[in-house]
Amino acid sequence: MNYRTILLEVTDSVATITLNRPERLNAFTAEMHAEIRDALTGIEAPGAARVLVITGAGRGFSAGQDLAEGAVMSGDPSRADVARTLEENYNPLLHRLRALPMPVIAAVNGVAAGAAANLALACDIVIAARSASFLQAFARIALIPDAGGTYTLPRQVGMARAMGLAMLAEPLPAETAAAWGLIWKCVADDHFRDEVASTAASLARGPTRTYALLKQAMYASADSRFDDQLQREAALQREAGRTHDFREGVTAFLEKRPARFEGR
Ligand code: LHQ
Repeated sequence: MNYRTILLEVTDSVATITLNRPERLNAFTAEMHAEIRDALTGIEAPGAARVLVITGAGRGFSAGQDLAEGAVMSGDPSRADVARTLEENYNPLLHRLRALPMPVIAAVNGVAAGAAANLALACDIVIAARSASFLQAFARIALIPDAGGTYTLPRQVGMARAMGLAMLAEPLPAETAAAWGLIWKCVADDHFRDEVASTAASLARGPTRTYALLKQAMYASADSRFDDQLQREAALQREAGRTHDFREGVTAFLEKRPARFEGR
Protein backbone atom coordinates (compact mmCIF):
# COMPACT_ATOMS: atom_id res chain seq x y z
CA MET A 1 0.00 0.00 0.00
CA ASN A 2 1.14 3.54 -0.73
CA TYR A 3 1.14 5.82 2.28
CA ARG A 4 1.16 9.61 2.33
CA THR A 5 2.81 10.27 5.69
CA ILE A 6 5.04 7.25 6.28
CA LEU A 7 7.24 4.91 4.28
CA LEU A 8 7.14 1.18 4.91
CA GLU A 9 9.91 -1.14 3.79
CA VAL A 10 10.51 -4.77 4.67
CA THR A 11 13.91 -6.23 3.76
CA ASP A 12 15.43 -9.43 5.12
CA SER A 13 12.83 -9.63 7.92
CA VAL A 14 13.54 -6.04 9.02
CA ALA A 15 10.48 -3.80 8.74
CA THR A 16 11.19 -0.07 8.72
CA ILE A 17 8.57 2.59 9.27
CA THR A 18 9.90 6.01 8.31
CA LEU A 19 7.87 8.97 9.56
CA ASN A 20 7.73 10.99 6.39
CA ARG A 21 6.57 14.58 6.74
CA PRO A 22 10.04 16.17 6.75
CA GLU A 23 8.69 19.67 5.98
CA ARG A 24 6.89 19.50 9.38
CA LEU A 25 9.71 17.64 11.14
CA ASN A 26 7.57 14.48 10.82
CA ALA A 27 4.95 15.77 13.25
CA PHE A 28 2.18 13.27 13.94
CA THR A 29 -1.29 13.72 12.45
CA ALA A 30 -4.36 11.52 12.70
CA GLU A 31 -3.59 10.33 9.17
CA MET A 32 -0.06 9.33 10.17
CA HIS A 33 -1.43 7.36 13.12
CA ALA A 34 -3.91 5.58 10.85
CA GLU A 35 -1.16 4.71 8.39
CA ILE A 36 1.11 3.41 11.16
CA ARG A 37 -1.76 1.23 12.42
CA ASP A 38 -2.24 -0.17 8.94
CA ALA A 39 1.49 -0.80 8.52
CA LEU A 40 1.65 -2.57 11.90
CA THR A 41 -1.15 -4.91 10.88
CA GLY A 42 1.02 -6.12 7.99
CA ILE A 43 4.15 -6.31 10.14
CA GLU A 44 2.32 -8.36 12.80
CA ALA A 45 1.21 -10.98 10.25
CA PRO A 46 2.93 -14.32 10.92
CA GLY A 47 6.31 -14.52 9.20
CA ALA A 48 6.16 -10.95 7.86
CA ALA A 49 9.04 -9.49 9.90
CA ARG A 50 11.30 -10.20 12.87
CA VAL A 51 12.35 -6.64 13.80
CA LEU A 52 10.72 -3.22 13.49
CA VAL A 53 12.73 -0.04 13.06
CA ILE A 54 11.03 3.35 13.46
CA THR A 55 12.89 6.39 12.16
CA GLY A 56 12.32 9.80 10.63
CA ALA A 57 12.86 11.26 7.15
CA GLY A 58 15.04 14.33 6.80
CA ARG A 59 16.74 16.12 9.68
CA GLY A 60 14.36 15.21 12.50
CA PHE A 61 12.91 12.09 14.08
CA SER A 62 9.59 13.79 14.87
CA ALA A 63 8.36 17.00 16.49
CA GLY A 64 5.51 15.16 18.24
CA GLN A 65 1.89 16.08 17.73
CA ASP A 66 1.25 18.37 14.74
CA LEU A 67 0.14 21.49 16.55
CA ALA A 68 -1.34 22.93 13.36
CA GLU A 69 -3.74 20.02 12.96
CA GLY A 70 -7.29 21.33 13.31
CA ALA A 71 -8.45 18.97 16.02
CA VAL A 72 -5.79 20.13 18.53
CA MET A 73 -7.28 23.59 19.10
CA SER A 74 -10.76 23.39 17.66
CA GLY A 75 -13.94 24.47 19.40
CA ASP A 76 -14.74 26.07 22.73
CA PRO A 77 -11.50 26.19 24.83
CA SER A 78 -13.35 25.25 28.02
CA ARG A 79 -14.49 22.02 26.37
CA ALA A 80 -11.31 21.29 24.40
CA ASP A 81 -10.15 17.71 24.71
CA VAL A 82 -6.51 17.34 23.77
CA ALA A 83 -6.52 13.94 25.47
CA ARG A 84 -8.72 12.49 22.78
CA THR A 85 -5.83 11.94 20.40
CA LEU A 86 -3.92 10.29 23.26
CA GLU A 87 -6.73 7.85 23.89
CA GLU A 88 -7.46 7.22 20.23
CA ASN A 89 -3.98 7.34 18.74
CA TYR A 90 -0.89 7.53 20.95
CA ASN A 91 -1.87 5.23 23.81
CA PRO A 92 -3.03 2.36 21.57
CA LEU A 93 0.17 2.76 19.53
CA LEU A 94 2.33 2.54 22.66
CA HIS A 95 0.47 -0.57 23.79
CA ARG A 96 0.86 -2.10 20.38
CA LEU A 97 4.60 -1.50 20.19
CA ARG A 98 5.11 -2.95 23.66
CA ALA A 99 3.10 -6.03 22.71
CA LEU A 100 4.63 -6.44 19.24
CA PRO A 101 6.21 -9.90 19.33
CA MET A 102 9.57 -8.72 18.00
CA PRO A 103 12.20 -6.13 18.96
CA VAL A 104 11.32 -2.52 18.14
CA ILE A 105 14.23 -0.16 17.50
CA ALA A 106 13.77 3.61 17.59
CA ALA A 107 16.42 5.00 15.26
CA VAL A 108 16.45 8.62 16.40
CA ASN A 109 18.10 10.46 13.53
CA GLY A 110 17.43 14.00 14.79
CA VAL A 111 15.30 15.91 17.25
CA ALA A 112 12.55 13.89 18.96
CA ALA A 113 10.10 16.23 20.68
CA GLY A 114 6.93 15.91 22.71
CA ALA A 115 4.98 12.72 22.22
CA ALA A 116 7.55 11.56 19.66
CA ALA A 117 10.34 11.68 22.25
CA ASN A 118 8.34 9.51 24.59
CA LEU A 119 7.25 7.18 21.82
CA ALA A 120 10.92 6.67 20.93
CA LEU A 121 11.82 6.12 24.58
CA ALA A 122 9.10 3.47 24.87
CA CYS A 123 10.72 1.37 22.13
CA ASP A 124 12.80 -1.65 23.12
CA ILE A 125 16.13 -0.35 21.84
CA VAL A 126 16.84 3.33 21.23
CA ILE A 127 19.80 4.26 19.04
CA ALA A 128 20.35 7.97 18.50
CA ALA A 129 22.63 9.92 16.19
CA ARG A 130 25.02 12.20 18.08
CA SER A 131 23.29 15.28 16.63
CA ALA A 132 19.88 14.08 17.85
CA SER A 133 18.18 15.32 20.99
CA PHE A 134 15.18 14.49 23.15
CA LEU A 135 12.90 17.37 24.05
CA GLN A 136 10.07 17.18 26.58
CA ALA A 137 8.53 20.15 24.80
CA PHE A 138 5.18 19.90 26.58
CA ALA A 139 5.63 22.59 29.25
CA ARG A 140 6.49 25.08 26.48
CA ILE A 141 2.85 24.80 25.41
CA ALA A 142 1.51 24.31 28.94
CA LEU A 143 0.92 20.56 28.69
CA ILE A 144 2.27 17.73 30.81
CA PRO A 145 4.47 14.98 29.35
CA ASP A 146 2.32 12.34 27.69
CA ALA A 147 2.77 9.26 25.50
CA GLY A 148 4.13 7.48 28.58
CA GLY A 149 6.66 10.17 29.58
CA THR A 150 5.56 10.37 33.20
CA TYR A 151 5.92 6.59 33.41
CA THR A 152 9.16 6.11 31.51
CA LEU A 153 11.23 9.10 32.64
CA PRO A 154 11.19 8.71 36.45
CA ARG A 155 11.84 4.99 36.09
CA GLN A 156 14.71 5.36 33.65
CA VAL A 157 16.51 8.45 34.88
CA GLY A 158 15.10 9.05 38.37
CA MET A 159 12.70 11.70 39.61
CA ALA A 160 15.24 14.57 39.80
CA ARG A 161 16.20 14.32 36.14
CA ALA A 162 12.63 13.52 35.04
CA MET A 163 11.38 16.70 36.73
CA GLY A 164 14.18 18.81 35.24
CA LEU A 165 13.48 17.48 31.75
CA ALA A 166 9.72 18.01 32.05
CA MET A 167 9.72 21.43 33.72
CA LEU A 168 12.64 23.09 31.99
CA ALA A 169 11.78 21.56 28.58
CA GLU A 170 15.36 21.90 27.34
CA PRO A 171 16.71 19.56 24.67
CA LEU A 172 18.64 16.61 26.09
CA PRO A 173 21.56 15.81 23.76
CA ALA A 174 21.74 12.18 22.62
CA GLU A 175 25.13 11.75 24.27
CA THR A 176 23.73 12.79 27.66
CA ALA A 177 20.67 10.58 27.13
CA ALA A 178 23.05 7.63 26.66
CA ALA A 179 25.18 8.64 29.68
CA TRP A 180 22.01 8.78 31.81
CA GLY A 181 20.92 5.32 30.70
CA LEU A 182 17.83 6.67 28.96
CA ILE A 183 18.78 5.11 25.60
CA TRP A 184 20.85 2.17 24.43
CA LYS A 185 23.43 4.01 22.35
CA CYS A 186 24.50 7.32 20.87
CA VAL A 187 26.42 6.90 17.62
CA ALA A 188 28.43 9.34 15.48
CA ASP A 189 26.22 10.70 12.71
CA ASP A 190 28.42 9.13 10.00
CA HIS A 191 27.97 5.67 11.49
CA PHE A 192 24.37 5.99 12.60
CA ARG A 193 22.60 4.30 9.66
CA ASP A 194 25.16 1.45 9.58
CA GLU A 195 24.81 0.91 13.31
CA VAL A 196 21.01 0.77 13.06
CA ALA A 197 21.20 -1.62 10.10
CA SER A 198 23.66 -3.97 11.78
CA THR A 199 21.72 -3.98 15.05
CA ALA A 200 18.47 -4.68 13.19
CA ALA A 201 20.09 -7.44 11.10
CA SER A 202 21.53 -9.06 14.21
CA LEU A 203 18.13 -9.00 15.96
CA ALA A 204 16.43 -10.33 12.82
CA ARG A 205 18.65 -13.43 13.06
CA GLY A 206 17.82 -13.83 16.74
CA PRO A 207 15.30 -15.95 18.67
CA THR A 208 12.25 -13.80 17.86
CA ARG A 209 9.78 -15.74 19.98
CA THR A 210 12.11 -15.48 22.96
CA TYR A 211 12.49 -11.73 22.41
CA ALA A 212 8.69 -11.45 22.59
CA LEU A 213 8.65 -13.34 25.91
CA LEU A 214 11.57 -11.27 27.20
CA LYS A 215 9.62 -8.08 26.42
CA GLN A 216 6.67 -9.36 28.43
CA ALA A 217 8.88 -10.13 31.41
CA MET A 218 10.84 -6.88 31.34
CA TYR A 219 7.85 -4.60 30.89
CA ALA A 220 5.88 -6.32 33.64
CA SER A 221 8.76 -5.89 36.07
CA ALA A 222 8.26 -2.18 36.83
CA ASP A 223 4.86 -2.88 38.35
CA SER A 224 5.56 -6.27 39.96
CA ARG A 225 6.56 -7.55 43.33
CA PHE A 226 9.73 -9.67 43.44
CA ASP A 227 7.88 -12.89 44.11
CA ASP A 228 5.33 -12.28 41.33
CA GLN A 229 8.12 -11.48 38.91
CA LEU A 230 9.95 -14.71 39.76
CA GLN A 231 6.76 -16.62 39.01
CA ARG A 232 6.27 -14.70 35.76
CA GLU A 233 9.86 -15.43 34.73
CA ALA A 234 9.36 -19.13 35.35
CA ALA A 235 6.14 -19.21 33.30
CA LEU A 236 7.68 -17.30 30.39
CA GLN A 237 10.90 -19.30 30.59
CA ARG A 238 8.84 -22.46 30.33
CA GLU A 239 7.50 -21.15 27.03
CA ALA A 240 10.97 -20.11 25.84
CA GLY A 241 12.20 -23.61 26.66
CA ARG A 242 9.60 -25.06 24.30
CA THR A 243 10.72 -23.06 21.26
CA HIS A 244 12.56 -24.52 18.31
CA ASP A 245 15.25 -21.87 18.85
CA PHE A 246 16.01 -23.06 22.38
CA ARG A 247 16.71 -26.57 21.07
CA GLU A 248 18.79 -25.10 18.27
CA GLY A 249 20.69 -22.81 20.65
CA VAL A 250 21.67 -25.60 23.00
CA THR A 251 22.49 -28.02 20.15
CA ALA A 252 24.64 -25.38 18.45
CA PHE A 253 26.48 -24.69 21.71
CA LEU A 254 27.21 -28.37 22.23
CA GLU A 255 28.31 -28.75 18.61
CA LYS A 256 30.51 -25.64 18.94
CA ARG A 257 28.88 -23.81 16.00
CA PRO A 258 26.83 -20.61 15.67
CA ALA A 259 23.10 -21.09 16.26
CA ARG A 260 20.73 -20.70 13.31
CA PHE A 261 17.61 -19.26 14.89
CA GLU A 262 14.36 -19.34 12.97
CA GLY A 263 12.34 -17.17 15.33
CA ARG A 264 9.99 -19.91 16.46
C1 LHQ B 1 5.71 21.78 13.40
C2 LHQ B 1 5.87 21.14 14.62
C3 LHQ B 1 4.72 20.63 15.26
C4 LHQ B 1 3.45 21.44 13.50
C5 LHQ B 1 7.82 21.77 13.96
N1 LHQ B 1 3.55 20.79 14.68
N2 LHQ B 1 4.52 21.96 12.86
C6 LHQ B 1 -0.81 15.38 22.51
C7 LHQ B 1 -2.18 15.69 22.59
C8 LHQ B 1 -2.75 16.76 21.89
C9 LHQ B 1 -2.24 17.91 21.63
C10 LHQ B 1 -0.96 18.29 21.82
O1 LHQ B 1 0.10 17.41 21.88
C11 LHQ B 1 0.20 16.17 22.28
C12 LHQ B 1 1.53 15.62 22.44
C13 LHQ B 1 2.66 16.44 21.97
O2 LHQ B 1 3.45 15.99 21.21
S1 LHQ B 1 2.80 18.02 22.60
C14 LHQ B 1 4.32 18.59 21.94
C15 LHQ B 1 4.21 18.99 20.50
N3 LHQ B 1 5.50 19.35 19.98
C16 LHQ B 1 6.10 20.49 20.26
O3 LHQ B 1 5.65 21.32 21.03
C17 LHQ B 1 7.38 20.76 19.53
C18 LHQ B 1 7.19 21.90 18.55
N4 LHQ B 1 8.39 22.07 17.74
C19 LHQ B 1 9.48 22.69 18.19
O4 LHQ B 1 9.58 23.12 19.31
C20 LHQ B 1 10.61 22.82 17.21
O5 LHQ B 1 10.12 22.63 15.92
C21 LHQ B 1 11.76 21.83 17.48
C22 LHQ B 1 12.50 22.24 18.75
C23 LHQ B 1 11.26 20.39 17.60
C24 LHQ B 1 12.76 21.89 16.30
O6 LHQ B 1 13.13 23.22 16.08
P1 LHQ B 1 13.83 23.65 14.71
O7 LHQ B 1 14.90 22.67 14.41
O8 LHQ B 1 14.21 25.09 14.86
O9 LHQ B 1 12.72 23.46 13.58
P2 LHQ B 1 11.48 24.43 13.26
O10 LHQ B 1 10.83 24.85 14.51
O11 LHQ B 1 11.93 25.51 12.32
O12 LHQ B 1 10.48 23.39 12.50
C25 LHQ B 1 10.56 23.14 11.10
C26 LHQ B 1 9.16 23.27 10.54
O13 LHQ B 1 8.34 22.26 11.16
C27 LHQ B 1 8.53 24.61 10.90
O14 LHQ B 1 7.68 24.95 9.84
P3 LHQ B 1 8.08 26.19 8.83
O15 LHQ B 1 6.92 26.28 7.91
O16 LHQ B 1 8.28 27.39 9.70
O17 LHQ B 1 9.35 25.74 8.18
C28 LHQ B 1 7.70 24.30 12.12
O18 LHQ B 1 6.61 25.15 12.29
C29 LHQ B 1 7.24 22.89 11.82
N5 LHQ B 1 6.94 22.16 13.04
N6 LHQ B 1 7.17 21.14 14.96
N7 LHQ B 1 4.81 19.94 16.44
